[in-house]
Amino acid sequence: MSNTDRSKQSIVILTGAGISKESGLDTFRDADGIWSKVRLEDVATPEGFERNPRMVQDFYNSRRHQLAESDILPNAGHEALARLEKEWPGDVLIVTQNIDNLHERAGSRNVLHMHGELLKVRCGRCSNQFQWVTDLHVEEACPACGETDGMRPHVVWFGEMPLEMDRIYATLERCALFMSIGTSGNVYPAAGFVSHVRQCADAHTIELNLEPSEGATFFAQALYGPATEVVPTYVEKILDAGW
Ligand code: BJW
Repeated sequence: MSNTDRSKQSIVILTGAGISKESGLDTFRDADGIWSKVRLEDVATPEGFERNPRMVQDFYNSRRHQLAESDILPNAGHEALARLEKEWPGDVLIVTQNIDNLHERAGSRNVLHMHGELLKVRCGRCSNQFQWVTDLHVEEACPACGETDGMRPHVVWFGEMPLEMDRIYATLERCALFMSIGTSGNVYPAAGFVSHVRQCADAHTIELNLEPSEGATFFAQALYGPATEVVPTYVEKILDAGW
C-alpha cells in the first residue's frame, strides 16, 4: 500500500468492555462480570429505572466513583488505538460501547460513545446534557429547566436507541478496515456491524478478543488474547505493513 492509498483508507474500531478489563473495569457477561452481580432488567432498562430510580442511580453513582479511582487508567490497548489515530494517514474512528472515558484519556480524539457516557447526565424533560462527575440524586433539579423528575444517567438502556447511528453506519459503509475489540457480540445493533460492513463495504474485518465472540464466524480474521497484548501487536502491524 502506498502512502497516497493509505490516506484514503478509513478504519473503524468497535470496542467493548473487554478493552477496559485490564484497566480494572468489569465486563458484563464474563463469569465475574457486572451481570453476575446485578440483574440487567433492574439497572439497564427504562422499566427498571421507573420501578426503582434510587437503585439505578446508586449503581451508576458507584461506577462513576470507581472510574475516578487513581488506579483506573488507560491500558496498552487504549494507548495503541490512540497511536493508530495519530499515525495513520486516513481517518480512524472509535465506536465504543463503553461508557468509560479511557479512550479519551489515552489520547484518542475521534470517539463515538454509542451507549452513552458515565460522566454525563441528561434531563428527560428538556433533553439538555451535563458533564457530571459526582453523585446524581433522585429528584435532582435539572440545572437548565429546574424540573426534579427528569434527571438520569446519559446511558443507553435495553430498548432505547443507541446514539449517533446515522454517522456510525455512514462511516462503516466507506471503511477499509473494521476491527472489533473486546466485545462478546451479544448486543445489537453493535453485534450486527460486521455483517453490515461485509454487505456494504469492501473492507477487511478482524476481531481481537480474549476468546471467539458470538459473531466470530462473520470476521475474515481473528486474533485471540488479552487486549493489552493483541491490540498493540496488531496496531504495529497495520502501521508497518497494512492488513
Ligand atoms: C477481553 C478481555 C481482555 C474480557 N482483553 N477481551 C433479539 C434479537 C436481536 C436484538 C434484540 C432482540 N431483543 C432485543 C434486542 C435489542 C437489544 C439487544 O441486543 N438485546 C440482546 C440481549 C439480544 N438491544 C437494544 O435494546 C439496543 N437498542 C436497540 O436495539 O434499539 C433499536 C434499534 C433498532 C435499529 C437500529 C438501531 C437500534 C440498546 C442496547 C443497550 C445496551 N446497554 C448496555 C448498558 C449501557 C450502560 C452501562 O454500561 O451500564 O451496554 S448493556 C451492556 O452490554 C453495555 C455494553 O456496552 C453492552 C455490550 O457488552 P460488551 O461490551 O460486549 O461486554 P461483554 O461483557 O458482553 O463482553 C466482553 C468481551 O470481552 C467478552 O467477549 C470477553 O471474552 C472479552 N474480554 N477480558 C480482550 N482482557
